Amino acid sequence: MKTQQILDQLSKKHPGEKEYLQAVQEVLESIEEVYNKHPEFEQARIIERLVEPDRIFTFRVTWIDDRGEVQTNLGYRVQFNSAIGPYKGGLRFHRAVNPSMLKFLGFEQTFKNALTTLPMGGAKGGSDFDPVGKSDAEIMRFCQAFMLELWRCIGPDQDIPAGDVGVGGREIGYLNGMYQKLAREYHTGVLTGKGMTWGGSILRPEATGFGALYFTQHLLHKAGKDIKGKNIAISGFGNVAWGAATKAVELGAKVVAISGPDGVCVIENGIDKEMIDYMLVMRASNRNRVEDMAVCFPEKAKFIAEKKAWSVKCDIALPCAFQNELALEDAKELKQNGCWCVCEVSNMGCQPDAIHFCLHNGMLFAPGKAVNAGGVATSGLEMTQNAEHLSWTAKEVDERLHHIMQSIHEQCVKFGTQADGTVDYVKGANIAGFMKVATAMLEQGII
Ligand code: 2IT
Repeated sequence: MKTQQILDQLSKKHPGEKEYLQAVQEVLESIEEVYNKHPEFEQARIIERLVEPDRIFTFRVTWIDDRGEVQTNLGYRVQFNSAIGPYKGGLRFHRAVNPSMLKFLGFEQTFKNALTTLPMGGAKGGSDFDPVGKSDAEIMRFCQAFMLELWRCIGPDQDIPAGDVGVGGREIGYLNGMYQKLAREYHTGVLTGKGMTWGGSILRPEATGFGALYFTQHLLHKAGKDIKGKNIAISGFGNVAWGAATKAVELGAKVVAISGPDGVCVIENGIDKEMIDYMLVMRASNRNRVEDMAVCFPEKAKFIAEKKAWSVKCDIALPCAFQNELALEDAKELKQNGCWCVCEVSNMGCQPDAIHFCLHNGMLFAPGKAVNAGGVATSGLEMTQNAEHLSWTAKEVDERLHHIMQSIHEQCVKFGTQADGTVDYVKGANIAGFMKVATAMLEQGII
């Protein structure tokens, strides 16, 4: 494989698809050496096939807002790769959603799902619908209009969407209601992240954040460190940040910052339960403002406008919001302030030069596709419970999640250990995920 040649061809074919090309480049650079040791991969043109999605559905979504005006958005489902199982991945509602973003997410999802040990292929979908400032009724009408098109593309053994940025339990509820109405199929397993009374799994809402902290614990343990007493800076205040903050506090760490698009809240004495609960209120308000935390808890949180979480002194940084949210200058500022570990919880949360800086300046770093895989893994556990028509206890789900995160860490160590004994988690995660998908593709012939 000639990485540069493939990337050049791909950027000619898909000009301007920045996030997608960035995600592909990172994976190809990691796997090149291993790939070249397998002439059978090259013969079957595995890479050329793996970088293109199996198919993309694009559709118009028209709905009526609260003023009675007609609104039109675009909806998508990218079914990326089904070599190891049915398509699986979230739906993102955000004004910046476009095919490049969903292709990068679907590509990442394919490797991430392979790491979970469960049989799930990769997919992603969503819309450029902007939930900020929308009423609950508008959210419902949009979800219903979106499902009017999506329902023909999905099914419990075919493609199982879930939430992502802008899509949480409420949206999954409206989507599932409309799916059942249209399909007249009452299988509980066509979406994951469902409510507890209609097929949802205990701990799915917490799972991405919990899993990220379990992974971080393993990574720290391997490096001879402990999470207890460490200061953690978190970006975002959505579902993932909420789960991460909850588990971090439970494990004895101190969450000293959370941030939003408007700035950062510095929480000198560490976030507490009341504030963690309030994160859910902020998410449900659709205001997208972290300042609300400081307004609600003026003695505990200090709001600084326009600043990121990475400007706050900490030991560990956990990007939990959006792709490319941590730039090179942020990595430098973190290092200067004493931070020594960055675990990406958002998908592709760090820019490539920021990752490069961390890796070459003695900081521990782990990529999103390993760290945040607990979310989709628990979706996989939800699918299993749905298929069995059973629901497991919190203890049972948590134990399985623990076990899966441990296995993901082991896979990273197996494929990412360097000559000096340190672990390159980017390489480890990419090679482990790739080997599984590539082997599955190879064994199923040229299709
Ligand atoms: O990025 C992700 O892994 C998710 N948004 C969760 C996907 C899922 O199917 O649970």
